[in-house]
Amino acid sequence: MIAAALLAMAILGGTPPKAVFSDIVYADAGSKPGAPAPVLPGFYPDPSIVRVKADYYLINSSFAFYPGIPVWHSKDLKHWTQIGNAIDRPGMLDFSGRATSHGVFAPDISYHDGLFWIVNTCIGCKGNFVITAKDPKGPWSDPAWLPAVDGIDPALFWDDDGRAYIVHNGPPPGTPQYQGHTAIWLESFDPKTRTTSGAPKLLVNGGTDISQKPIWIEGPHLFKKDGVYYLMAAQGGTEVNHSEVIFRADHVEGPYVPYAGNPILTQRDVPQSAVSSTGHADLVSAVDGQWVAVFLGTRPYAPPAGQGQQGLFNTGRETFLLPISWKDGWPTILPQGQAVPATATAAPVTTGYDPLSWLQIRTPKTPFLTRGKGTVILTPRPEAIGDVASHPAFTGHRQQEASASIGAILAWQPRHDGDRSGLAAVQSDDYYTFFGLARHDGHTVVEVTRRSGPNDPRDGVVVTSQPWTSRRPVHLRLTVTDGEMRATADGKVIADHIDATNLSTQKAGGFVGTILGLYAYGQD
Ligand code: 6LW
Repeated sequence: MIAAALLAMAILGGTPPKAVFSDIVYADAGSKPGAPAPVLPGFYPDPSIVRVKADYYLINSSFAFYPGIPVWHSKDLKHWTQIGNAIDRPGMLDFSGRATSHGVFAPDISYHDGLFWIVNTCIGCKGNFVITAKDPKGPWSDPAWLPAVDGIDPALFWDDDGRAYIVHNGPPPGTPQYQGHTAIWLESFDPKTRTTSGAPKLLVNGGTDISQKPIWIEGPHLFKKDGVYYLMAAQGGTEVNHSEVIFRADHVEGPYVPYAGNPILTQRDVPQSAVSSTGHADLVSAVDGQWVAVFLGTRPYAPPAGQGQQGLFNTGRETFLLPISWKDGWPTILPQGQAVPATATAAPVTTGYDPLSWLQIRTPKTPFLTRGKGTVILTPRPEAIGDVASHPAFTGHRQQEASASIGAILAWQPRHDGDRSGLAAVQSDDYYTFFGLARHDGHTVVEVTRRSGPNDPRDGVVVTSQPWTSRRPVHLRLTVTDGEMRATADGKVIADHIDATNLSTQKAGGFVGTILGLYAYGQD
């Protein structure tokens, strides 16, 4: 009834007609019984964790999506609740013109002197910065930029002698000797002025053994235990050869000695593993003295991962958690050759729109979203998914499982040729699928379009386009199962077995995962 009334209003007055979505439901099947599950399923990569007394806080990368850097809280390391987003004011960072896999890379959270600290890099938007908050829910401060830090993945280390440091990866000294040759650097950090000082100190050149030409040493974290400095970092690149390695030193500036048992985490040598690409870890000592690691991994639906196969997954890189074991003063997250065990399960999720966890593409420039009673109302924008510089009228929920769906009742009619509103599954501007109403040659259609690369037209290639004469609100649902999708309108199948592998990281590339959401495009 409400939707019908709003539709009448939308048709009769106001320009452009707003797209009114009601009965909005994101749902998924939860993790597969018996299979390893992340603690944060879906696009939640590069976890960083801190404990303050009995409370744990965790943050993730979010790239050019907004709001950015989700902040999580847990009391038991099993159940996590999102309590905020560190980037939640449009003035903080500007993702305009950035690809969806640019923006905020691997962030690091720490706690010192009554303040929570995040250091991070905004790729393509001013580089490294630090923000602080008294309460991790926010508000977080505006960024203090760190122009002298040449590299990415910064992490703060608070030494017990009162000094502070930023450790990060960056270009190696001199000319890189091979593709993927990076290094880990250390800089002094002054928390009062929020600046770095002094010449960067080289901690690790290339990786565990430069003679083997290790690639992409990155995502470093420093910590201290029993008077020993530990430097932990990812190595091998964030795909199937991903791993985590550890070094030790007696002094903060090194020399850092690699563990003979490295890597301390990888799935690259585990045939048929259900989890792939594990690495980029952070450690925390739990209340009970047990140390745990959080790290990223992926869950391919096909073909099996392991042994050189990244596999197909649309859900992005996810946050896993495992207890670690210590031997002779060295930590191990997972003994080599062992598959990630099924220690956690992810319950099925059914949820409506929530501004805390639903994402927009890039920093909002022009507000397009209002909420009615049980509705989300999008003002169609003349910027489309596919226009890389744009801020389209799109909001969505991460696809957290291989079996998931997005559904809503849409009350809207297109006015101009090219107008479109409905549902969209988005990996990036170049890789997405649209299902909804559109207008072509003066006629309204219900259609599915699919973009699977920059060479496809901006609005995608038509999978199906059928006349749609009803002016009543239409119940749209897009259901994804592994690499296929089904689109239904008012329960009628409009298209089935739609190839959804355009939403896999294997095809789309990048660092993000699929977002299932609501979309409205229209000229004024
Ligand atoms: C991040 C790097 C990585 O900066 O991927 O998996 C990059 N690790 O450390 C983006 O997440």
